[in-house]
Amino acid sequence: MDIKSVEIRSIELPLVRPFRTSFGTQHHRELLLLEVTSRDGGSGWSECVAMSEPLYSPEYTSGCQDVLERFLLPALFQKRDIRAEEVAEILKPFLGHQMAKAALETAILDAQLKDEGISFGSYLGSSRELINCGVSVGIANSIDELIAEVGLYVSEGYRRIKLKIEPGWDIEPVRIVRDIWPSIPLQVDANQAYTRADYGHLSGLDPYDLLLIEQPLDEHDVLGHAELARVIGTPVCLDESITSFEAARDALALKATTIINIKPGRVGGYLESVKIHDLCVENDIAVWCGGMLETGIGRAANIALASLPGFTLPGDTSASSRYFHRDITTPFVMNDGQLRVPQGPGIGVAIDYDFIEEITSTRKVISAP
Ligand code: OSB
Ligand code: MG
Repeated sequence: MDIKSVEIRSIELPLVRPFRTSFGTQHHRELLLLEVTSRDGGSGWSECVAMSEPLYSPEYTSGCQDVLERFLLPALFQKRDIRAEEVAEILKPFLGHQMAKAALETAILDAQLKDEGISFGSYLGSSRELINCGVSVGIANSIDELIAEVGLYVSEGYRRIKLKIEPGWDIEPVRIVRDIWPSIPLQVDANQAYTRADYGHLSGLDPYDLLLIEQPLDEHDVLGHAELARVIGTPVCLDESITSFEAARDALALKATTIINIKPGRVGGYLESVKIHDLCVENDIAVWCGGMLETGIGRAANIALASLPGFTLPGDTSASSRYFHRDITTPFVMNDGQLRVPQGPGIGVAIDYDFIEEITSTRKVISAP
């Protein structure tokens, strides 16, 4: 596409309930939306999944805005008539900033696919129309509150439950949830809250038949995860550590992860995600699609990705109602624990422009020279 301009907006949406993790509590979801407009009138949308503060990953919303304006967009504007498949290579000289890069590539891909009348799913290699949904449950204020929240999700039909854990909130909540729901697929996510001194403690999760434990140690401690994986019964699955195809390849070779969680923002986009997916399929490694509390815009593309054949585990691809009272697209409504993969061109969902306008705090249009 021949890019005319890119609009970057910052929006803020209240969450239906606070989401507490080992790195903090979110009450709102603040994020950037990108709209790329081409000279022939086409347009494409994406969301940048970075959070307000660099607590989950080094990126954060206003940092993403800065790197987009200062470096990524000017580099892209050097070339007329660009295809999404070329974006990563053009942005490669700028190190890191996967979430900002992913947002740019995704908006261009949306515009390109809309222009060609192809859905994200068919472009990425979708193999099914429905995907199985899991849900991520924050750290609760009490065991009673946890049981109530898990109970709600189970009654809504979620096919897998993920509990956020941290030191002081781990074995006991897992034991109780497992006791009440003996056969529900269950996993935990520590968001780096443990250290190499905790291997013994984490083996206390062994009796509860967990699908996996996500990112127990620091994102840079890949070898620690390999050590831990040798001594505990629960399969180890990296999240924060996997920032690229190369990181996934190496973590698999080191047996620091035996299951892969793909988050397109974290790895730099949907094209990199497909490469990681293909690597896992070749190596017979189970894959699931992570989430970043996305709005319908990011969710639509994630659901398309999650419909590729290697995504054999339910993802953190929950219904819109899990996150927001009102979404910024036609809401994703779960039916029997599943969501339907959008079939329309591009991300394939209708965008609620009026509502986006209402919740926009800043907007800036950057025009190509
Ligand atoms: O670690 O998977 C994570 C949300 C924000 C940042 C990191 C994580 C999460 C989640 C929720 O666990 C996933 C979702 O439902 O979008
Ligand atoms: Mg995680």
